[in-house]
Amino acid sequence: MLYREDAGAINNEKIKVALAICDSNGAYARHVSVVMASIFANTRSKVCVYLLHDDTLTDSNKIKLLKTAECFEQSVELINVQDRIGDCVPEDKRMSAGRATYFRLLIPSLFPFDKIIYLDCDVIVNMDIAELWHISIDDYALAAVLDSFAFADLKGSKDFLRLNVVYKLIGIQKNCYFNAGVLLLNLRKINRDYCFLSAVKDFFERYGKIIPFADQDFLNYVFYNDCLFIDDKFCRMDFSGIEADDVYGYILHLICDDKPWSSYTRPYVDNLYWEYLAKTPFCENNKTLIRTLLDDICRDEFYHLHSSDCKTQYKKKIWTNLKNAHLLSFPKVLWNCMQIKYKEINQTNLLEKRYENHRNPS
Ligand SMILES: [Mn+2]
Repeated sequence: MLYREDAGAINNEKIKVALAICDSNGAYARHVSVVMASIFANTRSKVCVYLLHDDTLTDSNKIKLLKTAECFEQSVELINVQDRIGDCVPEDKRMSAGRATYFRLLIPSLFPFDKIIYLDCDVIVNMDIAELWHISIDDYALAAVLDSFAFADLKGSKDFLRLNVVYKLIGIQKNCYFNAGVLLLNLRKINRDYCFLSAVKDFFERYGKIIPFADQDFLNYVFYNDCLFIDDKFCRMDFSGIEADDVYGYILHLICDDKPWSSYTRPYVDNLYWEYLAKTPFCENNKTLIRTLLDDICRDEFYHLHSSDCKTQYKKKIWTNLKNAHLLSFPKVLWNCMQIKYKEINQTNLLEKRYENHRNPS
């Protein structure tokens, strides 16, 4: 075990949460801080966050993360797993999925605890984390929420047919596939009943390059018969029809590519990211909050005025698709291309309208 518990009995009473970060450009640490603030702000229990990181985490970000815990009188332990990640999944067997996603596979070998919560860094804990912590999982390796989105996502993809075959071959069950973004892990049972790390190695050796959801596929493969399915409020991924007064009482998992820091697609949910960010040392005051927000939205593809360059890129994409005969994805690319024109016209109209209002205030 890398981590030695030195606080003994006192630490035993704490809720333990593991997070993982690989921060190649230094921008991800604040998302971790948001997850931490959201946990701390909604519970009266004592929590210790164990942050698995590698050498990419900078000293100034480390200080801010330590401060995040300090602000709420909670604790955080930083655990550098730089040299351990190779034990788990060799670099050449990994998919393009972020490096940190594999860190969670080290959890059973790192901690001597009976159980621990694992959270992705694209979640917002808008409920008391103690509710998840106190679920009894004595008879299961882990508790998780059923994921019906993973496969819906794949339906439009060119790989859908191939993946159906792959999953059948590997033995991954689609009707009891769980999302690995929020897990309550029974470490005692996992370390007792499984040779976890060798199962990891074996799986990625064989299937590393052909599965779509990396470590999530592995966890589903190895624990398919040993998972307690819990209420989907612990990992809410569907935000359709959500109202302002309807956001509390959930762990919100912001799946897909539209993250609150790159677009604004989920009113009342994306807002929470900024509200919790305001409670962290990454935002000293309103000025820094506004600056961060503007920096983010101006960088994003959804918020700039599309130029001829965007169209050139899409044309290139269409050509590549035709060349590779990925016929199934062709309509989607074409649709995106049409959307560009639509957005461009709308945004131009919007700007003109604003300009007019500015000239003739009513
Ligand atoms: Mn996630």
